[in-house]
Amino acid sequence: MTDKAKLVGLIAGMEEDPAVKLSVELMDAGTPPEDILAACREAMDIVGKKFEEGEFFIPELILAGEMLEQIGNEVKPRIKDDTGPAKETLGKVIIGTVHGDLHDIGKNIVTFMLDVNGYEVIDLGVDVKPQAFIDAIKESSAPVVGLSGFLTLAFDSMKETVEAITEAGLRDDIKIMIGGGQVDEQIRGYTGADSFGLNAMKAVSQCREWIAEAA
Ligand code: B12
Repeated sequence: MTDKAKLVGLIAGMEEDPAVKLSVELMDAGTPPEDILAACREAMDIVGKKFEEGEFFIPELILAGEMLEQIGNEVKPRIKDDTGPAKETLGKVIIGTVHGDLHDIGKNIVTFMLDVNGYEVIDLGVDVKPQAFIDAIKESSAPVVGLSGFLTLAFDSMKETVEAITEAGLRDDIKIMIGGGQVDEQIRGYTGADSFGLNAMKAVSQCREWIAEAA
């Protein structure tokens, strides 16, 4: 069994302490922190499936969330060490988990990756109503907004948010990216966003492209 498969097994098996310990050991031995995040994602898919199949319940989802947070806390400083402190702000990005959705583990990883890559991130938190995005856009003049969401109902909240931004007359000056477990090109089209990203690095590369274009 590969180390990654072992880690995926520990997380999906709810073995909190061994999972955190192995993550640290692997990174200390040279495994890239991004690979640890990929293993977390894989494990979360297994957890999600077990939840759907009735094998896991809410306590397991909560424990999985806690485990990811703990592993994330170990991953973050190591990514930061690799990259070094950002020299100057490359641009502002507003991010939030949309109205009705409380999932924020993925959003926090995106926020962190944007931050270490030099962007000033305005994180509005979870269950963010469209008006809060509008207020933040007006206040900050950020050129990019990221909408995160994991629930199916988040797709409607994303759509409403994009529509509200359009109605407020701000759409022409803003690029909108969406992300979260199940987004794809079809969902992007449905919501009216400009792009979607399957992981935090896509969020960074997308901002690089957009903010360089705008400059
Ligand atoms: C942990 C978890 C929880 C935790 C959340 C803790 C937290 N602080 O976030 C808790 C226990 C609170 C929870 C609650 C619920 N959950 Co839940 N949860 C999960 C679980 C297991 C993992 C989600 C996760 O964090 N994944 C790991 C992260 C790292 O991945 P990620 O979010 O995709 O993020 C990456 C990318 O998507 C991307 N990304 C993310 N955001 C953005 C934004 C942008 C702009 C870009 C470019 C990229 C990007 O980058 C990230 C990093 O690379 C999933 C199952 C699964 N398949 O993943 C279910 C799951 C999402 N939950 C589900 C459900 C049903 C619920 C509840 C309704 C349960 C209930 N009956 O109460 C509640 C809903 C509460 C609410 N209103 O939001 C369902 C959703 C079904 C659906 N289609 O709607 C899932 C899929 C489980 C399942 N298979 O049934 N949950």
